[in-house]
Amino acid sequence: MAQDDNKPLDNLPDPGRRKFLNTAALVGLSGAGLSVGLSACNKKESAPAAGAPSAQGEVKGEVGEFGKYEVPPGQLDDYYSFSSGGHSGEVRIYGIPSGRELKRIPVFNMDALVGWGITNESKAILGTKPNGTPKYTTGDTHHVHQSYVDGVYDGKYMFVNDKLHSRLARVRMDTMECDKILELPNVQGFHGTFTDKRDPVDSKINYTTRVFCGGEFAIPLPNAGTDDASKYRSLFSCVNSDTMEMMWQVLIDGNCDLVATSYDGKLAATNQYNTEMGVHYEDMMAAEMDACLFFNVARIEEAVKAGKVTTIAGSKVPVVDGTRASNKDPKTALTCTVPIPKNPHGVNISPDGKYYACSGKLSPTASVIEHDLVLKWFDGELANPRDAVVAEPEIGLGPLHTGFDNKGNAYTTLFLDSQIVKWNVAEAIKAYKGDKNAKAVVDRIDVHYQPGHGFTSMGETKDSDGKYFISDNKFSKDRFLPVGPLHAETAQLIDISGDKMKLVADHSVYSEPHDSIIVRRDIIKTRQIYNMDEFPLAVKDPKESGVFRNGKKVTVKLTSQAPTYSLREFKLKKGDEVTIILTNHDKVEDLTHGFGIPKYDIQFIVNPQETKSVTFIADKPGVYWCYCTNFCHALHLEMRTRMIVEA
Ligand code: K7E
Ligand code: CUA
Ligand code: CA
Repeated sequence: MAQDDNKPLDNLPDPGRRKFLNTAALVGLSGAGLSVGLSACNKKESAPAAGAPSAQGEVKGEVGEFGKYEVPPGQLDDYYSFSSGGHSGEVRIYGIPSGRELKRIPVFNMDALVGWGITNESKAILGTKPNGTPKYTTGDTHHVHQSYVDGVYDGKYMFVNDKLHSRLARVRMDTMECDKILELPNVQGFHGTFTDKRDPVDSKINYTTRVFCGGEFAIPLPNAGTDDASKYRSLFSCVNSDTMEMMWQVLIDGNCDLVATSYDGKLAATNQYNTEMGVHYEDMMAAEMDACLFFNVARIEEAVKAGKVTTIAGSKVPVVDGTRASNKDPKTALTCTVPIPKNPHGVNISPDGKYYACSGKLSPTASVIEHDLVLKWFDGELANPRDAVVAEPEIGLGPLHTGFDNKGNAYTTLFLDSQIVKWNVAEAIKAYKGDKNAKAVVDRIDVHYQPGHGFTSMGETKDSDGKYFISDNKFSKDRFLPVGPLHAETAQLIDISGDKMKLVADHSVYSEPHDSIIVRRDIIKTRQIYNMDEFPLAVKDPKESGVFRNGKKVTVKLTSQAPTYSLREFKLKKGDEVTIILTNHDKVEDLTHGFGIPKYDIQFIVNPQETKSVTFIADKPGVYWCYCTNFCHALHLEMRTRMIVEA
């Protein structure tokens, strides 16, 4: 073993001097975990390189620029950014370029502000245990993507995954609320997800009808607790985006990770870092090459139609065989394995639909895979799938995710280098062909610190506009006022419209800014008030209010109109199973009321013309002042009603 092998990462030679981080160094890296990343930060600060001053110096130097991107009161942002919130389980909405947080959408988490996980309506979406409580109260949102028409967002839906419990959620863009959640069968670690952009066969269907879901963790199928890992497998799943029901699954070797889809609807891709099918991390980085796995959507669906399927462990979902051994003949293969250097992380398609960028993570390279060459392999016209790789520039340490502009440039986050690197795809291809004058890397900028996802404005669409890049960083360290051991994270806005990237805003974000999409504001059309008719339980006339008893089951119907509820008091008996239905009759935009019941752990809101309900057992006798929790009126504090529970 060479001496270098045991040196900490920040003493390693620059990336150009070694093709891959070798396994011994990586064991040290992984074992040291975060401290490796942080020591890289330390180094940067103690000895700033020219053009890379310390964090503080940089802020001072660029203050003049920052004002240009401010959005003054009365003006609106140009873009929405929809962002997954990691293990908060929610989705956030920001305005760009201001960086203002506009809303948090509860999805897999409980949310006291709106009553998500508390109301019957939200529990019906979340799914419940036999006792009526939510099946899960935790979640881990990693990736958000919208539905498409003709290669651009259609403003209808947004889809987000829950890695923790392998669920896919859909969020309506008109109300920006979650309306469906599906738990994937026989999947653990559902990580990457992506909507399709058109049908692979029917050219009339130029919009999203499927959502692909990559299963990262291999498990026994069926999941009987066996430690014999040779039997563990992962599944790649396809969900109908309209019904939110399972369509099919593909059994694969290795793992799925991130997911990308082609603009012609023909292919879905996932990067694979664990082709070794290792159980422990050192096993997962044993091989020098892993892969990017491509799925031939039309062939998979033909196989499903032809009944070439199995089912797994009580699930009725058809499963086709996408394993390497069964897919050696390109002309019938359902999957194509393109070898990619060491533990790739992230796969993204360029807005022209021609190239996938798949980064090495433990290799300082990004591999460029040509879409048409993968199709050629499936036609039997490309001997070796590796020949679909048309460039592999060395771009820096720890490359993860890539965004694209409209000028043929790619922007990749470098986790270990704490940088964004801008590189030109065409130049990278020339260099790969042997052109010594071609220069792939165009520019670099420091970010603070350890970026995960990075993404460009409209960059996941044909309308990529090359204006902004956001770096969602995993560590903020010294960037903000200290707030105890749990730090704020950072999201940084970079202007990419010129030749040089310019850092133009630097915001703290509550953990964890994970992945986002930046969407032009004209694409999103929201509703400001609901339609009362959409709610089957709506109390349409305040006169319908009252207490309706059926044995021990009691329904309380009431309405809200600032600053009163339609019932001044209502009486229950101890032990009643009570359902409260509340309809907000206010029609004024922004006039939301709340309903909190002390000691009963109930709080929810009703937006204009909305109806919500809660069910609970009146097990505590006494007088309980139910009050409006959402500031609504000068007499907001007076807006209350008595719940009287008789012993
Ligand atoms: Cu890179 Cu979950 Cu998107 Cu994290 S994955 S960064
Ligand atoms: Cu109604 Cu506050
Ligand atoms: Ca590997």
